[in-house]
Amino acid sequence: MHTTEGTPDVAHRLPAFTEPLHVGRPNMGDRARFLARVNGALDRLWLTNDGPLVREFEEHLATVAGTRYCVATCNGTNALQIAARACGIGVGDEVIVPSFTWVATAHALEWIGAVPVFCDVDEESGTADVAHLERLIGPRTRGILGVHVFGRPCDISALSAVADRAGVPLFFDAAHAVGCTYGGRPIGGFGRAEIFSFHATKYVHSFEGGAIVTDDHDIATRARAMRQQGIDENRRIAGPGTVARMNEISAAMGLTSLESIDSFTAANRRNHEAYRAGLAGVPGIHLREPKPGERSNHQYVIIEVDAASPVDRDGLHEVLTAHNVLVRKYFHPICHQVEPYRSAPERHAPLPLPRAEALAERVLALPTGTAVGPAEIEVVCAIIRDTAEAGHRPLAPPRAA
Ligand code: T4K
Repeated sequence: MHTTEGTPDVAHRLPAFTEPLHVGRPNMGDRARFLARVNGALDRLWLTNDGPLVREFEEHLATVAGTRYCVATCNGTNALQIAARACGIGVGDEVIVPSFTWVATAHALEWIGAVPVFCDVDEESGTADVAHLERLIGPRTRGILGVHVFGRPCDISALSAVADRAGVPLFFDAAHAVGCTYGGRPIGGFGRAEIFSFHATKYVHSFEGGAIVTDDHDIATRARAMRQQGIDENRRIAGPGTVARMNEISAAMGLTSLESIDSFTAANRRNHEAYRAGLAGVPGIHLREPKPGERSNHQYVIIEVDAASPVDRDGLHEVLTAHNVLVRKYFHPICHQVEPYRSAPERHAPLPLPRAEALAERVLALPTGTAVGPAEIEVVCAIIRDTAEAGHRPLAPPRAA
């Protein structure tokens, strides 16, 4: 543990950590197995374009997601763009999406010429408020994109009913939700398609990577071609496409990472429990919990700083950062508050989004994952407790080395 102080009441002794304690440190699997896979790829001289490691990764992932098809991509954003296109969404088509998400969800739509229209969220789950979403359905609505934010599943059954009534495809941004469940079934097989991200900061990572998972043969076929310049399995150019392939080295990492998900979950769960114990009773601090009865990967530890707290979220962020605890404001500002959406509220946010906005002012993501342990969490909790109990005090300068 890289701390200067390992005891409680540390908030005014700077910095508590001599090395930065990051959110989003990669979960690394077995390095020897990763390197053996890389060596195999180098020996085979097959480095990208649907290589054997990518195929193996797709098979393994389809098993985890419980889907018939999986198409691996170079990142989650491209997976979203392709999934939208494969669902028939194109230029000028409105897609309703919650504003409380990473901006990639919205930008992926905007980048293909579609129009993200933002709905409010349910404050408890952070996912789409289905009643609010339904009020946004109009003549130009061509899709609904749910987000399983922080791995917490959307209200899929209510969203499916709304999508059915509107006659538009429902698909999901499951970037955070590998290994999570809804109604006991793995996230992956809901709606027309779901996408994952395997960015280095994700639960399972492939340095950079993503995937589209689906049970729909046509969507899988279209997505596979779109990923590779529109070239189909007969090597005919079947339509427009992009280049969004996963390479073999990424697949080597992805496979190694997938093999280790049980140990990643165990570490994340242990950390979540340590935060729960360490933050119990801290005034104004609320730890978000996974949906009861569902499996979670626990990849994100999110606290909310209540309005009643003596310290506000930004004040706590400032104190923790000064202690080298590099917490993140996921997600702030939210999508409709950034360009190009902010400048065109009538197009992108025609209804007020008070709950999403309030949530975005309260949240902080704390360090977790396999690179973080209970001893560090004890110190992080002590800083939060001390700050929340005392309010946001002026920070003392760092002590001389
Ligand atoms: N949909 C949703 C709901 C998403 O959250 C995301 C991505 C996407 C779609 C799109 O998926 P991708 O196209 O990215 O595959 C990070 C990630 O870059 C982004 O993937 C993620 N969501 C988002 C929530 O978080 P930043 O700007 O906070 O990332 P960055 O690079 O500053 O990393 C965060 C922290 O992680 C750093 O402070 C240190 C640590 N880190 C990062 C990297 C890259 C490491 O320790 N090692 C590393 O290699 O967005």
